[in-house]
Amino acid sequence: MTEDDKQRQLDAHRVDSDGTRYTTDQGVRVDDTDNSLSIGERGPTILEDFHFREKTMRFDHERIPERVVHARGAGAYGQFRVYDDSLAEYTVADFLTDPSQVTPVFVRFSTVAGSRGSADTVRDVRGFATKFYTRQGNYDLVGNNMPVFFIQDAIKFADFVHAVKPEPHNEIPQAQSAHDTLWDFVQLQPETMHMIMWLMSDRAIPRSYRMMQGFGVHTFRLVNAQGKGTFVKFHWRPKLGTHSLVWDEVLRVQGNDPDFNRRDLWENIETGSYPEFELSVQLVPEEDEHKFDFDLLDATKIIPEEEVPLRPVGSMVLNRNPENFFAETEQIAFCTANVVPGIDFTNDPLLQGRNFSYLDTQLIRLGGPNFPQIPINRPVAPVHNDQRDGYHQHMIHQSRTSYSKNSISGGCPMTGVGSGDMEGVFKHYTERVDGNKIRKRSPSFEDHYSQATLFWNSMADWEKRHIVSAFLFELGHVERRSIKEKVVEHLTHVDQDLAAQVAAGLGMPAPSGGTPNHGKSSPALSQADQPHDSIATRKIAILVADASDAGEVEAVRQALTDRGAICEIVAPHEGEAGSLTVDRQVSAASSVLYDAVLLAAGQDLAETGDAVHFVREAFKHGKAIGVLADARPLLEAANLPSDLGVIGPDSASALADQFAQAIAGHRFYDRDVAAFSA
Ligand code: HDE
Repeated sequence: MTEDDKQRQLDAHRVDSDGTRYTTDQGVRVDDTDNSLSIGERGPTILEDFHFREKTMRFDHERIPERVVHARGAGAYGQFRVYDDSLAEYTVADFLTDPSQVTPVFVRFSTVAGSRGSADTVRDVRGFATKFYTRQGNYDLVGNNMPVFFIQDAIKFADFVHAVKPEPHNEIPQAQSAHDTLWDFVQLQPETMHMIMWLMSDRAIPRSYRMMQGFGVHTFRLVNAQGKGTFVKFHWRPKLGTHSLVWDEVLRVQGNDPDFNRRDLWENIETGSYPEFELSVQLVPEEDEHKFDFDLLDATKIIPEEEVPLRPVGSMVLNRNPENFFAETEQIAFCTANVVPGIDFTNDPLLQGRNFSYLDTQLIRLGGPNFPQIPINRPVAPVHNDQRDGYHQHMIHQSRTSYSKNSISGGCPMTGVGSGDMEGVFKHYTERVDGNKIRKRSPSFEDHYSQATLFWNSMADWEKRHIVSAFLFELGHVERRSIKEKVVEHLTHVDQDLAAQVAAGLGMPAPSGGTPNHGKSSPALSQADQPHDSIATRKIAILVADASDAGEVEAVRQALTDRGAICEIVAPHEGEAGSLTVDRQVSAASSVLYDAVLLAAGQDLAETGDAVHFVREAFKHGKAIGVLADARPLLEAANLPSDLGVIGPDSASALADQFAQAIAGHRFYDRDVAAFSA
């Protein structure tokens, strides 16, 4: 089975209404769907109107429960291919070892806390869930864009989610962690501290789903043909680099375009700019399980890349949008327990709990046990077993038996052992486990601060500033003083300086005590150390007016689009500005929807408040600003406080390269914008 097979499988379920006639669900043609059946023109509607009743019944039942977490998401199809067969030493997983295989995938990106209709650009973890339709069955890598988690044991998940979701009495706030119950949970559960550092960092406000990393989080296990296990952590790295928005911008994007990340994914796939992610693994021999100063089974810990380097193994390209959001993106059902031969679990207590939870939640969400038969969930590998019936059974099983062993059906479907054919059979990893039945966390899970400190130490100065501001925003929305005080106390065990800065912002005395900083860092954790060499798919606004020099504008536009950027002409009015076609009128545009701005108009725009605001806001958010020679008056009207990342005023030929370089740098975070208002 191949990518084409998945396509054919989906084709078989595609319904196209082009050229068709309207019918009821029973296939009876309908004469009119605008008027219900009544007695006389002004009389009562009658029960006999089966079309009205069916139509309304279907409408009344259109919604299914949204996911209890990760309700808001966007998905895409794609394909995965491993680079070579070098992992064969560690795993029998076919899709990870056979470079001739193109494995179809569906990826769903999501936020966690918000409801299905909430805004995309909130401070939150992003889900990064991948379903691989492999020849050996479906494999789900249900990850996030942060490599650790809030808690160590799945039994705390309900508590954590209740705390971060809107508060129970008034269902406020939506999709926000900035409220008392979340921070109350945090102050009482110091195991959250490492993840909280990630959540307060720019990782929580990605520029695009196409520009964020993905992590399997848990330590999993690869298993080879000899049954030998190797611990593994999975990483996705985006080809476009890992980039974020800035907080003030995020707040404005929410109103300007609540679908910002969803739209970005959709539009780029539609225009052929296919998002690409490289899969890497960190491999740890079983013999080395105890050589780290943390427990590999603790999901609040990373394995620093400097200790175990990443090994790139394959690439995933997302190249097709779903055709129907509900059928595909809403109905896809991931489960961490969906593994294939060669991939197995560890005893990570968070992972063990997830293996139960995902299967369980799909039963209520998708209304019964036959959800794996929904087209998006079907494996391309053939499915045969004795599990039968239940709500919405789609198969018409022909066999006269639905039990095993049987003689009536010749013993079919046959197990590996029954048939003697063990090819492609899933064999659980053999692990010896001894112990008492207890409710107790391992002492090896006790250190809650060292890696939070590692993360802090690894940040660039601007990243540290953003983290402090995030703590102040979040705790600034917490009403109870005692909660804030306790959080600051935890921060003294992460870093004294961080704690002092947060305390100062909250008007608290400088905290004392705490733990000395161990001084270690992991440079790979900083976004400053991610690639900044491409402007592909970046959106650039070109501010023009009727008098703009079209030749100069075209020259810069060409230089940027040659490098893969997307330029939009923004002008005081729609239609044409001189010989340039306008994409958006300035009062209907917002700088927060662009990565950079080119000023290509002078006096006319210098007198337009919206245009001046546009430029100042882009500056405030650290964006590259290119200025053509004629646009000097607009630059002056914007009265920017420094020139960091402001390129020009100059001719198109003189500024194009430098402007492109500035855009690739993403943001000028060192601009002094503290006292600057847009
Ligand atoms: Fe999930 N999680 N989770 N989670 N999770 C769900 O499954 C759960 C955790 C993640 O796009 C639910 O189908 C428990 C870690 C993603 O459809 C539910 C625990 C990580 C998605 C569930 C965790 C994740 C989910 C809700 C603690 C990163 C969205 C609806 C033990 C490695 C998948 C659903 C999609 C969704 C349970 C913790 C990632 C309730 C019990 C850690 C990306 O089953």
